Amino acid sequence: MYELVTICFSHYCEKARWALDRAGVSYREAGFMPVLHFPHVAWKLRGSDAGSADVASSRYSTPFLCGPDGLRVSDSREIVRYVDQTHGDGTLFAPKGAEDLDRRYAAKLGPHTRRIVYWFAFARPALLFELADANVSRAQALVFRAFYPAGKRMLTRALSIDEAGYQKSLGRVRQVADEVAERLADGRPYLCGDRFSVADLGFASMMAPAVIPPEYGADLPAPEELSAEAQGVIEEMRAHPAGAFTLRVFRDHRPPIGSASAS
Ligand SMILES: N[C@@H](CCC(=O)N[C@@H](CS)C(=O)NCC(=O)O)C(=O)O
Repeated sequence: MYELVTICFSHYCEKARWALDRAGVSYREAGFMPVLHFPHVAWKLRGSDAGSADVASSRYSTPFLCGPDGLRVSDSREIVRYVDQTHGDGTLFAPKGAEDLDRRYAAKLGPHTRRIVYWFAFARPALLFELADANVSRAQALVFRAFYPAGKRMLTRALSIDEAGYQKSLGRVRQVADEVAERLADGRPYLCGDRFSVADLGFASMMAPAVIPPEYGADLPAPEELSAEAQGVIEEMRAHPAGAFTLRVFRDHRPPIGSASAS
């Protein structure tokens, strides 16, 4: 049985979870709230050289996949690759340019949708506490509440969650969304042509926090629960061709979570 370690609502984790569900793999999810993931990932990494820091994350970042015979895979793209090649149809990386596009969206879009989410979430901590109640154990949700001020300080510093960062990130999201819309403007159904690939899975995952697709594999707040400003961003992005594309890709290609584990 595989274990997928996640920060449950993270879009990088959704990318890995989606690949597992798409390939019909049985797994259990060890879900954490941010910061509380560190001890578990460190424990799982002991004695292994898996895990490396990148611009978006630390060596202890999630998603992190553990499997039979000491298998350890970190980094969402590597998990998607492993799952697709070992259990899936092996097609996700086939279209030319798909991996490069995925790399681009992971680096140029993911950190910005994440910063926007934290900016709005820190303004309404009650929403984060509800997310904890919906996604992790009662005990963990209580610890998260108790350490919230310290965790918030840490994330604010590490991810530059402030008004200027929010504005910059909103601009970056609009820029990548326009780029994607331009790519799709010739009527192609997917980013690399006729075939669904890691570029679509990666883009849709990175864009998901800005459009909140109903099929997302973790509990997210309903847009109505968010501030008027946050709702405005979601409405804008849902109406954008790249946002509409994200919603379509989730609708058509995101199977229900844990479908293999449940059967
Ligand atoms: N390159 C990584 C980035 C993943 C990432 O940024 N994960 C965040 C969740 S949104 C995380 O776990 N951050 C905590 C950390 O870096 O320790 C991947 O694609 O897997």
